[in-house]
Amino acid sequence: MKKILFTLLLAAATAPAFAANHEIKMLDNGKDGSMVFEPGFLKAQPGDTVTFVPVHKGHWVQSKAVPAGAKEFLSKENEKFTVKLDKEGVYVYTCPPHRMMNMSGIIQVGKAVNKAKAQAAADEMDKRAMQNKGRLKKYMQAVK
Ligand SMILES: [Cu+2]
Repeated sequence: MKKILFTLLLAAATAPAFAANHEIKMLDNGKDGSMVFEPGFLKAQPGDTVTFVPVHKGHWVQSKAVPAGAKEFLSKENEKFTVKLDKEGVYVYTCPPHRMMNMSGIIQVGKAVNKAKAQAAADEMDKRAMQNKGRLKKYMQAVK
């Protein structure tokens, strides 16, 4: 009995943590305003996947800043899109047709190893936006 228990504990200790799948909705209107990703800030762990869900039409997603060694991503209009996030760091992304409305978001995967670069990209996007200014600044404040 003791041996079985020990084996079970050992198996639990060495098993890799389950990767999670997160969903980010693409919306015409959400709790952070018009033309928005929800949640706009997401905390994930390396190996997790994120699925962008086109709840409303006319949206897609493109990465604007990713950690060193991570792949850039670009989805198709009105299509569900899943990206696996293996590299730690901060990912800044946007919806190309609604960039001027600051339809953009932030994903932090593990440690924010590239925080300064991500902050610079977010600041630039906030500056260029005509509507929903400051949205990315707020999301970046959640990056720890
Ligand atoms: Cu959009």
